[in-house]
Amino acid sequence: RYDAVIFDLDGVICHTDAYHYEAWKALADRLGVPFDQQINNLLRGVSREESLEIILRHGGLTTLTEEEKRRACAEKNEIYKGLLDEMSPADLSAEVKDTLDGLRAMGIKLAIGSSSKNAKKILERIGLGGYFDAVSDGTNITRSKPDPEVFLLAAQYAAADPEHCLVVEDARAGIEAACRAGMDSAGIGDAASCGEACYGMETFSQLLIICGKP
Ligand code: G16
Ligand code: MG
Repeated sequence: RYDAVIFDLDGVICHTDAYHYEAWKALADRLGVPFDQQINNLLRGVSREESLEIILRHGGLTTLTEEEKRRACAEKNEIYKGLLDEMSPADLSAEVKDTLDGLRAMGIKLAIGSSSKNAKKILERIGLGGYFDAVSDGTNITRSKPDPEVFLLAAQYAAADPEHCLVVEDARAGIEAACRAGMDSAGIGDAASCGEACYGMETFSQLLIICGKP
């Protein structure tokens, strides 16, 4: 029933949350603004630049110039990339890999739809470089989730009709983006109980049932 499944990366295929947290925390400390897990949760699926705006808004810091913001984003990304270098295929769970292989065996195309500009690096690190039929990420979009662009481009790259795509997401912004793209969505983690998602999943392998023949 689905021609393609489009996966969000961070929080779905692998877990880079703790690395984002550590990198933003280091930057926030340097800028002297507060940063905690609650603020980190607001950054899920949101672009790097918008994430910085959210952090500055929460910290009441309104005086940074555009150049200072650009440097702050670059600084966070350098710390984050250093942490990504620690990732290995051990960061890809057997459940996720077996489920992906199972979906592929059903003839379903597999794509990535991520806001991250580091998506290809992360896929390489966890041993999935070249695995997906299509990768749409932060390097090919002009608007980030909840805009549907990233998923519409993933469908286009995979030569699939949006109506026959299922999006798998851990962020509310991503579920909204899927709805706006005219795609079904399956929420996991934070997004599992999100009213807008077509399916709420407790485990990744439930995708095999959702995508199974009726
Ligand atoms: C991910 C994360 C976000 C992050 C964004 C941009 O999105 O969930 O927290 O801010 O990518 O990442 P980068 O700074 O690497 O370009 P997704 O869509 O994969 O969940
Ligand atoms: Mg995510």
